[in-house]
Amino acid sequence: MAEETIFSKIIRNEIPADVVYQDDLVTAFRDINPRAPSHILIIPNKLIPTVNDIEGEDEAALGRMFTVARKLAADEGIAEDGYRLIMNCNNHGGQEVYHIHMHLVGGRPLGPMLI
Ligand code: IU
Repeated sequence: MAEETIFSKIIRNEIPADVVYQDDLVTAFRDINPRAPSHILIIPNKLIPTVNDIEGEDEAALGRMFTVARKLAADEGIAEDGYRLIMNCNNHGGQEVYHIHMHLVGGRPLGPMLI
């Protein structure tokens, strides 16, 4: 059984966070350390530590993460200019919180992806 992170507490509304969307499968909240004018984390409500731990039964939640990203990009007014969706995995990927999350980043030109 994977160890819970602070993100599980955010999902359960046990600690404050700027939650912008929640449904039965996913939760989205503003990153506490935004790297761009819009920086939102979209996470599955189920604790999945890394992308390596994704199972077939998780496909609905993962699909929902993309439809919520699309909706939130529109809500933020960044859809037309564009944005970036990022998921980091493990040490070399720079993952800090071991509950998978999709970064939705935009609101300024992000430039080429520098790996
Ligand atoms: P990473 O992909 O695991 O490196 O990203 C973790 C992100 O979670 C990072 O951008 C943090 O600023 C963010 N974050 C947060 O928004 N709220 C928290 O309580 C914690 C981390 I801990």
